[in-house]
Amino acid sequence: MQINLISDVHFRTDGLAEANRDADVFVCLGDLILFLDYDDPAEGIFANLFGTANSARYIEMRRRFKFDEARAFSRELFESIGAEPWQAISEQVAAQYAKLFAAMPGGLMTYGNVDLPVMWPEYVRSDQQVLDGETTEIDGLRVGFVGGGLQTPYRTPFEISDEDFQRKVDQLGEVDVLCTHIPPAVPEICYDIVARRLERGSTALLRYIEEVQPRYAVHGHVHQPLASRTTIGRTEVINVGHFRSLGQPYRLIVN
Ligand SMILES: [Mn+2]
Repeated sequence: MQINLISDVHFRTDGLAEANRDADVFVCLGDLILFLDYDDPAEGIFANLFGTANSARYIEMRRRFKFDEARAFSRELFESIGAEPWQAISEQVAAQYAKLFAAMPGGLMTYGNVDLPVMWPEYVRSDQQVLDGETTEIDGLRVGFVGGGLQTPYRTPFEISDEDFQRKVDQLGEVDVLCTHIPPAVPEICYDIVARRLERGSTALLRYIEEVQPRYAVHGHVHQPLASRTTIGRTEVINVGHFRSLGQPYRLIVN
């Protein structure tokens, strides 16, 4: 069986409709929205609202961990255009989701940390199934999903508490393939060599993998990882890649 997996789409729509080519099953691990593009400050919702120069300045503040300063700057910008932040952002997100869900192949999906789950029901098609803290069966293969991210100073839109994340992991039971947005907390797969920072992985996922030993644990979230694969006991752990830069799915062959 071939499973085509993508993650971290970040509003790349070209190549999306073909991401299920030759696949028996298509899976998307979330992060559909592009709010800020750290590689190109001209792209994304923030730049659409406030222009490239302001977006570059905002990115720089966040890179330097000046989160309070960045928040004050953003507040100022929303006031300057006379817009209520949630209103202005959700209009932009809606425009991105409409295009993304239309182009996305049918299959199985979960949320990333850069997603607004509350807006998904309006766009999800009947051939797209959203799973979070749930398991499904494909040809006798048990496939479990845990979406979203954990709390960080970046305050991305879908970060949940460790307790809530653990609860979703506990709901899975035994699976053959574990599908998550964030990785298990293993340093070499959590470290981003371009951003030069450790992204937050999950110790709940690590413990689950150590205990249950699924055949595969697939994730995204870390755009340029130090290691895109590792093993935890008998489990093969794979980062399926940053779709925004690759435009290609990861093809997992399960025998
Ligand atoms: Mn991402």
